[in-house]
Amino acid sequence: MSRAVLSIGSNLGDRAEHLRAVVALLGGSLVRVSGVYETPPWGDTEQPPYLNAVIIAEDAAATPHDWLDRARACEAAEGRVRDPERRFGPRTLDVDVITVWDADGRPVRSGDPELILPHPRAHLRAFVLRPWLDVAPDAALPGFGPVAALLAAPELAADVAGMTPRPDLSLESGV
Ligand code: PH2
Ligand code: MG
Ligand code: MG
Repeated sequence: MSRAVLSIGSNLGDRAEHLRAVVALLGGSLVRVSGVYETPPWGDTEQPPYLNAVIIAEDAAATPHDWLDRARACEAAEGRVRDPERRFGPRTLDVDVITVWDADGRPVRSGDPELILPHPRAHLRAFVLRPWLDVAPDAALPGFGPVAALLAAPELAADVAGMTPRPDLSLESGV
């Protein structure tokens, strides 16, 4: 069984609907869906606030690149347009593969520039770590340690404080 942690985010259009589309498209492979957080833009601050959540999914046969293909299919379905000039710029939907475990439960390491695993910036992003911790309190980011400890780092305190839970925007539909 291959297991993946996916970070989902949106800051253009009907943000909650873009996130719900991922839940609908991944359907049967979903194991956990976090709550939604409103988060200040990270990395490129001149853009609207994001909605962020984390999904854990499983699929017996999926390779790491299958998860990437599914992530991109979700983005395309929600009209994602890439701006090569603006790496961290606004988007209708972003689905990032954070980490993947193989069928033996081992974390996959990948240096492929298309799919670096674990995600090289996940440990810096409260908007990934906080919802992940909510659905997996014992989670660890391979190579970086427990998510709870990463989230408690002083460098992330301001980002954590800036996040607002949005329980009014649940993504769950029977998961
Ligand atoms: N995604 C980015 C850049 N900045 N900021 C927040 N709050 N949430 C995101 O999902 C996000 C971001 C590009 O991947
Ligand atoms: Mg991203
Ligand atoms: Mg992305």
